Amino acid sequence: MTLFPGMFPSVMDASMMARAQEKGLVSWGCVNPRDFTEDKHHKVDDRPFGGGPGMLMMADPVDKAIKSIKKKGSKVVLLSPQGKTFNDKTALRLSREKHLILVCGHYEGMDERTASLFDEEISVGDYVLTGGELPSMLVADAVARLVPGVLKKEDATASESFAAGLLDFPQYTRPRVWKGREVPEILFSGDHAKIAEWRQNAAAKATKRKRPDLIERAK
Ligand code: 4G4
Repeated sequence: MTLFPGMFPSVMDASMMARAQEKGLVSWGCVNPRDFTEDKHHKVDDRPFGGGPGMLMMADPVDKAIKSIKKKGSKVVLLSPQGKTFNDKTALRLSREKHLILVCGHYEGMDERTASLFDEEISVGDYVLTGGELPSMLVADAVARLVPGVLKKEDATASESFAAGLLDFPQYTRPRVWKGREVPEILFSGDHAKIAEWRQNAAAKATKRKRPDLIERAK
């Protein structure tokens, strides 16, 4: 649900999302609360009671827009800085849902009385954006790639690396030497057990160096 449906196609119809849709594994659409207004100017925002800067999204067009697409088993999610922080675990849980309604707020936020419309509230991090559109596409991307069949088989383990609590191991492709920098010798050894061990160790090292907080959390 968005006031700016024009923001979506270039992101939502590219790359992995394009393939996933061609395979019939996911689909998406937009509903615009502006189409559910009854006044001459199609008004969707108004000033906050009690005063203060900016505008709020009005409750009624939001309610009607959601109701127009909601079905049995829909999960309605508001993207907002006040939500629980999004992570890989949430993505996996949402990837098992049949129908997600991602609600994008704009202006200074929503009329508080819309709260009962949402099953959950998700934030993509502790910063404020002008709208929930970018967060909703971020969530859609992270969720869609976990829908069974969307990733190619060999990519499947990549989705488990965060769940396993470690960052990905370093990877290399051709050329074998680039600007004098060589690829670790072990990767040409053909010894798959040794390579797996090296990667495990390199992943642990990378995690310790770049994201020590992940190690602390795992403990
Ligand atoms: C709902 C309430 C999400 C939506 C207030 C949305 C950051 C995030 C919005 C607002 C958002 C996030 C205008 C503050 C839209 N900003 N971190 N903006 N605001 O996930």
